[in-house]
Parts: sequence; C-alpha cells; structure tokens
Amino acid sequence: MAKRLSQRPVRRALITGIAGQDGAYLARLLLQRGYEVYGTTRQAAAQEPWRLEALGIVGKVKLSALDLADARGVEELIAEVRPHEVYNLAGLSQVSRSFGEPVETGNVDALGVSRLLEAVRLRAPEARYYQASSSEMYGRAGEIPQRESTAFHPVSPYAVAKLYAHWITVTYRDAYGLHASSGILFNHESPLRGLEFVTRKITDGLARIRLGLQERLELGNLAARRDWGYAEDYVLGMWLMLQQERADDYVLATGRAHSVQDFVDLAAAALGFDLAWEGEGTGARAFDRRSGRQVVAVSPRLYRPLDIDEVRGDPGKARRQLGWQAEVKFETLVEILAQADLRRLKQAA
Ligand code: NDP
Ligand code: GDR
Repeated sequence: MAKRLSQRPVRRALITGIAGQDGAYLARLLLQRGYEVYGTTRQAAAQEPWRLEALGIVGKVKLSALDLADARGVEELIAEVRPHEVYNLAGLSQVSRSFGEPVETGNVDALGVSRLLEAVRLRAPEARYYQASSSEMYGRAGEIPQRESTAFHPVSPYAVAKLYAHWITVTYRDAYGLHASSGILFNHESPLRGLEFVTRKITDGLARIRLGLQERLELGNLAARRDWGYAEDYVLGMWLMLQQERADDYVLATGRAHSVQDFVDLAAAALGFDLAWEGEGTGARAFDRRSGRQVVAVSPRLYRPLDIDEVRGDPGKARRQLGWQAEVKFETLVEILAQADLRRLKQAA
C-alpha cells in the first residue's frame, strides 16, 4: 500500500498570472494539496512577487517569465511543463484601464487565451484547463441575478475581450474535446487585492486617514452595486471545477450585492469613523461626526465612460454541482480588509 501511494504521480499545475491576487491564493491551495506548482509572471527575474512572499510560498513554486502576447513562449512552456492542470489567470484585470488600452487588452485577455488553448491542444491535450472569466461579461444584461444562461452584454473593452476568451474556451471544449471550463467569477477581494480596485482603495485610504497619513479619500461612482466575495473561497471553486468529470461553465458569486457607498460606510465604522453623508452623485461627500473633518469626496474624473449599475450572481449551479459556496460574508470581508490595512500601515510606520 505504502509503495503504491508513493508511486502515485505528482500532479503538475501551471498557473498563469501566479503573482496576482488569485494566482497567489491558488498556488498556496494547490501546494497544500500536494501539487507541483509552476507559475508565470512577466517579471520573474526582476523581483520576488510580494503576494507569494506574503503567503510564505516563494521558493515553493517554479516561476517562469511569460507574456501571453508571445505565442512561441506560450507553446514552449506548455511543452516543457506538460501540466495536468492549467489555470489561466493572467491578464489585464482593470476594467477602467481597459478603456485607455483597448488594443493591449484584446491582445492579452482575448487572443492570449487563443494562444494558450492552442498550445494546450497541441502539446498537452489531456490537461484540464480553467479560464478566468468575469461577471463583467454580463454588463448591462437584462436579468438580475445573473446565471450561466443569462445573455451577455459587455460594456468595456475588458469585458468584450473576456467574452471572446469565454467563447473560445467553450469552442475548444466542444470542437476538440478539451477538458476546458470557464469560471464566471463575480468580484472577489482580499488583503492581497491591488490598490487600484475600489475595495482596497477604500480600506487603505481610510486606514491612512485614521493614522494621519492621508487627507481625504477620492472615489468615483458610489452608487455602483457589486457582488463582493472573498478571494480564497473563489480559488477553491476554480480547483473544484477541474476535479469534475466533465468540463462546464459555472458562476461563482455570493448572491448579494452592495453599493460602493455601503462598502465605505462599513469600512469607516470598522476603522472608528462615524460618517455623515451630504449631497448626491458627483456632489456627495462624507464627514466624520467625531472630528468634523471631511473624509470622502467624489471626483467625476474617476467615473468610467460606461459603468454597470448592479452586478449580482446566482451561484446555484456551483452549489448543486460543485458543493461550493461563498463562506465569507460581505460584513466579514470588509472587516478583514480594513483591519489588515490598518495593521500593515501601523507596522510600516
Ligand atoms: P491580478 O491583476 O491581481 O493578476 C493578474 C496577473 O496577470 C497580474 O498579476 C500580471 O502578473 C498578469 N499579467 C498581466 N498582463 C499579462 C500579460 N500580458 N501576460 C502574462 N501575464 C500578464 O488579477 P486577479 O488575480 O484579481 O484575477 C485573476 C484573473 O481573474 C484575471 O484574469 C481577472 O481578469 C480575472 N477575474 C478576476 C476577478 C476578481 O474579482 N479578482 C473576477 C473575475 C475575473 P505579472 O505582472 O506578474 O506578469
Ligand atoms: P470592477 O472592480 O471594475 O468591478 O472589476 P473595481 O473595484 O475597479 O470597481 C468596482 C466598482 O467601483 C466603482 N468605483 C471605483 N472603482 C475604482 N477602481 N476606483 C474608484 O475610485 C472607484 N469609485 C467607484 C467602479 O466604477 C465600479 O463600478 C473587478 C476586476 O477584478 C475585474 O478583473 C473583474 O473581472 C471584475 O471585478 C469582476
């Protein structure tokens, strides 16, 4: 028995974009499950990826430099690693930035997926493939909550590119029999989230104001409603998708939506502010009743050319077929982010 166990082949997983938020958490989860983990970043040699450092897994994963714009590099890496599982998390992930860089976004988030799937088809056709699709693909869909059958109506270059990626994944599954799944993930956050996203921007900004390191927090559209979950829950869902006998598409979401303003209110309370709001839209501002100081302002500059009013997912299929659900609730998520930022900034001071 012991002999048979020791002969069980170690599974190799390749994560593109391993230095990003999801890549780091997924790498840790796969290491815990005994995988040999390979990962790509565009800057392998330059510096240690800070998120891998934060999770204590630098040196436990094998890093390669790769840009999804480089077809040859993609094929060579797949041929070299011969992964059992491929998680494609790499890409330009900022919706607002995609309006300024539409061509680059299409090249990486859309065509990059064709490059990767083609390499898998040619060099590792038995591999299981995960595509990081997004709730942004629903855009101004007519249905709330959104589920796998909801019609897509993307409203940003990012979302259009992700929709291409989603359909090319489905096409490779149907045309070539690849075990390729598309996870349609709603917003998920953590202390490892980039500061350019609204959740970390809020908790980092308010923690800085609390510590006297920043005057004010400037935000854009406060009315936007998002379905926010916790990143560690979502990477477990990715892994579960690839453990199914048949590949498929799944929504991962909490099923609840809150506004950006709700997020600000909770984060402010967690950090000891007592906020009072005045005005509306671009004229909205928030004061701290305790100090009398204005802490939040709205800037029209931070509005997007197009935004989505409400994004809310129905995770029913994932619950039924994967046994998955978002464990961390919105209130806990905000608390986790707020306390983590306060702690980090105090330590750095
Ligand atoms: P991050 O932005 O944190 O990570 C994405 C990584 O992709 C970056 O760290 C970057 O790594 C890498 N990357 C960017 N451009 C390229 C390129 N041209 N070639 C190769 N790698 C590149 O995103 P998340 O971890 O939050 O998300 C992971 C994936 O899931 C993304 O595709 C995102 O669009 C998608 N997604 C995320 C959701 C979320 O709420 N977090 C929800 C739905 C989908 P480096 O700089 O090291 O090269
Ligand atoms: P999103 O996340 O665009 O949903 O994409 P983001 O946190 O950037 O925006 C959420 C909502 O907040 C509004 N908002 C602001 N956003 C930012 N970044 N900065 C601000 O100052 C600000 N003020 C208000 C936005 O207008 C928006 O409505 C994320 C990314 O992870 C994508 O890769 C992923 O596909 C989707 O989530 C699901």
